[in-house]
Amino acid sequence: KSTSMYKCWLKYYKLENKKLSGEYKNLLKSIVIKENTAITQSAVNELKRGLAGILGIRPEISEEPAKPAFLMLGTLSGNKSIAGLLGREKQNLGEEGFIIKLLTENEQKQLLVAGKTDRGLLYGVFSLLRLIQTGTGLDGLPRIENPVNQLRMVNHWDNMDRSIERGYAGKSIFYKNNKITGNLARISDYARMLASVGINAIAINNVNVHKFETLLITDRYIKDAAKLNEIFRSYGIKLFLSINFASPLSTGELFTADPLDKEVRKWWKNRAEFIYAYMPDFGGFLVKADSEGRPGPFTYGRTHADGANMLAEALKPHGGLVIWRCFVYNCLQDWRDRTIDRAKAAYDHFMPLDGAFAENVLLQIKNGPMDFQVREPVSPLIGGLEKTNQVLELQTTQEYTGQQKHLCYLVPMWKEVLDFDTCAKGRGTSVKKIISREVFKNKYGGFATVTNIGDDTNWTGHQMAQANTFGYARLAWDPELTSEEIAESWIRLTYSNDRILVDTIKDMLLGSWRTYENYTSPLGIGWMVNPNHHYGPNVDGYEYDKWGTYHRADHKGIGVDRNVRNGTGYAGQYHKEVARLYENVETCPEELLLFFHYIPYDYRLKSGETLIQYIYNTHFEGVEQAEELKRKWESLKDKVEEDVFGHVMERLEGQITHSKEWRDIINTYFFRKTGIPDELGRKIY
Ligand code: GCW
Repeated sequence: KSTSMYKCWLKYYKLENKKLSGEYKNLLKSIVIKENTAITQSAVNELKRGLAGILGIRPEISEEPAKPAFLMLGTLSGNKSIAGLLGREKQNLGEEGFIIKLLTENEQKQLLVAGKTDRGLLYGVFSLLRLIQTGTGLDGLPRIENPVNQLRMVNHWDNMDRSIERGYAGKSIFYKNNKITGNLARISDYARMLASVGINAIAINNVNVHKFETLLITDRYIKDAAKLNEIFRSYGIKLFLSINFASPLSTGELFTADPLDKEVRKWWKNRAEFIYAYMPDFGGFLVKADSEGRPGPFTYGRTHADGANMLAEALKPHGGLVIWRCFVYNCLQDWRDRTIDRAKAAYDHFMPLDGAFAENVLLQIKNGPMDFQVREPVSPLIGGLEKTNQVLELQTTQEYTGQQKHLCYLVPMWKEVLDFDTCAKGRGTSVKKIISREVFKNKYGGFATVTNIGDDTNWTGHQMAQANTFGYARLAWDPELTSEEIAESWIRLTYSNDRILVDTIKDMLLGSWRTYENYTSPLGIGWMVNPNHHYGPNVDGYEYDKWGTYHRADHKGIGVDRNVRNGTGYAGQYHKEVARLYENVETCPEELLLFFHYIPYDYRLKSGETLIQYIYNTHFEGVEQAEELKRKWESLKDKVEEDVFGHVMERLEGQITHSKEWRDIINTYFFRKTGIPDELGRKIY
């Protein structure tokens, strides 16, 4: 088995372009660096690795310039001469920012990569390697970049028995047999991979914290956790742990976990001191409380602010953060009660608490009000909350989007979320501006994602799902990057700079979300999946489940009335400009029509198709598009490595088979409900 997929976008394959390659070689013969921290060491090692692969050179590394042409590395905080070389540009460098600049001295070109801190320098080095690998040339210099978002985090839903909740790429890279792994080389490769795209925080265990995981913050595991922390630290990544809110109880040390109880508060303070003794730069806690059976402050009649603030108080002296999830809802809803609506839950729970959270508490909000469906509106909490630190939670693992068996490039979906105008401060208050703290100027904010990483050789199950791992991080760094730009650089780094290959794969990626949507559930309704594992079609799977999440399809129509006038009132949680749009069938964006309204099957959409015909059409089309993906990939047979070609081909073929299953089950369901035949007379079984 080739290991090339293991290297993801850090392949460092030989650059074909001779002219550029020559220029770079000349410039990068020697590297000068005067500082020595764990992070600058990571940066230098990466350069060695990268330059050996891409240019086939082994630059000399020294503290003083030896040869006339050299690459100078440094930080403003650690090397006084850097400030002089930068001049006014240094004012534009944020904590994690970097600059790549060409200097000309005595007609001799030199390259400078500098950060304000060593983290910035590391990001600069990775950026330089990307520029070189993609044959971009040095024309665009100087290049100054600062990450737009402060927290750029990945969340692992890994359990210590090695399983991963909603994981589709093998087992956990962190645990085995309820122990922390000894395979630290792989963890180090992972840390490199994350840092290369600017990730700066990681939570290494599932938010559903079970028996052994509860003990991660005790002496049973803390030393091993500290080893992981050391690795992540050398790549500028903060380690977080998901905690069990009932820990004082579950460890058998106290009889309560009441957040207002003095003993409980003391327990957490002691815990925090204990953790920080082993990991002085520990990031903090990620918490899922009072959700899907997890313990939380509700047990004691306390609020989520009481719960989060207690933990915040314990972490504060150490600079730690509490990231508290807003995924709180009643999962046992009575289907007869049409006023209860799971979509409303997060807003109902957290809006009244705006401003009640301690300074080091961040609320982590899923992008949609339900649960990472193929299409959902944006959560009204984003744009609702003003006085609260916010983290946007995305899902890179493809729980509802094909489980890494289907190709589904998620960046276009995330872009829609980020560009969505909440109208919180009038028009132009997009989600990305709220998350970046531009609008409400809270102390903390950022991005988190449920990652798609596992111990498969290629890390992500479907090799092309690496584009989502990469894309998420790039967007967290700069949400202005386009889906096309991100796809383009991922393809060039992963495969080659061949123009036909780049364009073909870009096409495949960019249309894949829409394709997946076409053959699965229509117009924002979601949930037509098999309960529990969430793979494959089952139209009524959740409709008749106790864990009720409804589409309300009957023989006349389908959809959930969520307007204020005659529905659950959910639409009223948005600011008035947005609420007005969603309230009425005529103005509701069509891709979300069934999310907001119950619609008769003969309703005419803007395209002129009836709703039922639209369902048939998109399902036939979706399968054709899946087949097209295969044809495109086939055309690249001579341009990609054999094992990569075969692996992706196998997935694409599975996708076609499975898309047909979706098409047929959905189409026959609606055909039988309505008795209305397909206008084009295609076969519906
Ligand atoms: O989507 C649901 C998933 C659960 C997950 C939960 C959550 C970790 O099906 O597996 O639990 O969301 O986000 O907490």
